[in-house]
Amino acid sequence: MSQSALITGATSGFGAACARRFAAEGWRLMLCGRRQERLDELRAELATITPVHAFALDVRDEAAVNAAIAALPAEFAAIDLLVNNAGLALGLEPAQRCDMQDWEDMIDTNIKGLLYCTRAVLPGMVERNRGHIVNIGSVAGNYPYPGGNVYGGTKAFVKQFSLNLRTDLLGTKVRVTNVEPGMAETEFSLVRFKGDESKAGRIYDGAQPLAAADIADVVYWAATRPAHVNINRVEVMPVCQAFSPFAIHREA
Ligand code: NDP
Ligand code: 8X3
Repeated sequence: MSQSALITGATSGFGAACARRFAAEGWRLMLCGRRQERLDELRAELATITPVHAFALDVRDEAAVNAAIAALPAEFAAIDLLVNNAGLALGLEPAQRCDMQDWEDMIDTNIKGLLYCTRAVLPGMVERNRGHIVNIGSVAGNYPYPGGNVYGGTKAFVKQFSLNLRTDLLGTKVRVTNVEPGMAETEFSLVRFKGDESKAGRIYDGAQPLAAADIADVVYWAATRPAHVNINRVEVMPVCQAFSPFAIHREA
């Protein structure tokens, strides 16, 4: 039987691009996200080329995550690949002006949601001694930037959790990878700026950001290395993005 992948946050951006890429390569897909209409559209598009099980899921709801995994149809139940992609940034304000609810939502989604999905899927992988978890981290987890405060903190958690998972899984054939993208044009900025299209558009103005398909390429590559090879981390930026020197505040 072909390999199977569960992709969270498949309704747009990297998740949808991964769905299209893995479908094209003949993988069976389990796709989830909160927006049912988007899932219906994606299932209609991809079900002509591969078996697709799509279900609405809010990864912040631990009971719903466990129920969805327990209710997978038998032909999908042995998951080969979990792509923990669902996530978001909310706001770009300095910490002292941030909305606490935005912080809670990022922690609940990017950290706790990722943990719920991992914890629900991992025992089966260990039991089958086969499987791969690809987490979508970010350069924001590696480098600070103004306004990155809690978003970057959640992605630093994802990086360290990915590495720690590897240590727990030593002796099994279960693999773990953290993919750490830089600026990519998806709905990410629209979500970060709460639907403000002009603010979101300005992030990409005059630049050539990564496309979602570029990250799907990296996820597919990491997932298809020989079984004895574990890609621990992959950091990817567009050529138009690089690093700044330390900022120094000088008194006038
Ligand atoms: P998008 O906004 O295009 O996609 C985010 C996806 O996450 C959507 O499918 C959304 O689906 C899903 N999602 C958000 N919250 C939840 C939730 N509570 N439950 C289930 N699904 C949820 O952005 P990207 O594709 O860019 O983002 C994907 C991942 O990549 C995120 O983890 C993001 O942090 C990370 N990333 C993005 C970068 C970028 O520059 N674009 C760079 C580095 C990392 P729905 O709304 O239907 O629930
Ligand atoms: C998304 C990349 O640089 O906007 O994780 O934080 S960035």
